[in-house]
Amino acid sequence: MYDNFSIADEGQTGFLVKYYQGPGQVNVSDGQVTMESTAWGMWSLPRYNGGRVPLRKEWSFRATISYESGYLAIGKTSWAHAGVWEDENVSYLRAGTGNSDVSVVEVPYSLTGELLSLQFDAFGDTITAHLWRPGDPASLIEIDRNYATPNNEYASFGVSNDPTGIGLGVSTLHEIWISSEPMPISFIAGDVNWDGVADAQDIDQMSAAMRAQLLPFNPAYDLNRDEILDFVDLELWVRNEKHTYFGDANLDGEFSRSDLTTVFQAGLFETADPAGWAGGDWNGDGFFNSTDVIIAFQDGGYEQGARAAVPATVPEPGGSFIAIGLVVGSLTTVRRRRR
Ligand SMILES: [Ca+2]
Ligand SMILES: [Ca+2]
Ligand SMILES: [Ca+2]
Ligand SMILES: [Ca+2]
Repeated sequence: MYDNFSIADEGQTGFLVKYYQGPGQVNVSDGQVTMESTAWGMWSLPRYNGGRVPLRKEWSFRATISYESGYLAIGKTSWAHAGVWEDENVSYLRAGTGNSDVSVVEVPYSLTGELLSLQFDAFGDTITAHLWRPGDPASLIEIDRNYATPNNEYASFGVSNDPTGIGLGVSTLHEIWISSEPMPISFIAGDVNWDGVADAQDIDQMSAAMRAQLLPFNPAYDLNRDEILDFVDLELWVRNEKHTYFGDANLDGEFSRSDLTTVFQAGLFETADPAGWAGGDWNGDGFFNSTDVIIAFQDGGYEQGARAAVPATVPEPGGSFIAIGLVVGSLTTVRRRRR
């Protein structure tokens, strides 16, 4: 269980959820933040694990949400935002600033009852909203709004009552990522760092995070979502995401003689020089030695061609699962803290 939202002391672990303006209630339980308001309630994220979340002019802010009713927005404290609402069974995505300066598109699916990802990007003179169902590329909806973002501000989020003004607005945030750089959206299997390609960089970053045990780490690395980053996740990446074998140094889908030739020619075997996946480190300890060779041959793929399709065993996140990545400055510095 991760519980990285907090509403109490500023020294507490996790994001400090701070009331900003308007009437509203916020509940932090099971690591999730549930907001409700009969008018407009807004909260900001000024601190993280006792340290200040920097004020920024440009933000990329992604949340995994459950939308229930009213209007949900994520964005900046000036109310430059990306948001969703549902009205008479029609769903909308919008981006802009305030009530009167918005762009709106209809969403071709219902928002309620789904776990959704909502992303706000404010860079240059453009605010962009993205909405999608995790793992479903066809569900991605985007909308832009030209607007110069003048202020250094906190990441923030809020809910209001529904657009007709009669209902309670209720929504829950499950996971949050914030970044000073645009966060790419990728649906490619194995692309855990979201750069648009599933390659050795992905497993090298997973391995580096596993070795360092820096917390919190990017929750996208935790492929079986058991809140631990270990060799099991590397196995899932190799077998289920990339459909290949340990030993496939060049990631062409087969573990063959050419992989062995490549890694031994790289000359890192049994040296103190660090190695990545392409250099023969297949168990993720950062070096290429006999353990890696044993793991590769135990996996049984040598000169067997491509791995047969394996059924996905990665479970969907449950309602109680929570993980947060704080990504300020670089996507490669994502860390996760365990409670
Ligand atoms: Ca990648
Ligand atoms: Ca795991
Ligand atoms: Ca290969
Ligand atoms: Ca190794």
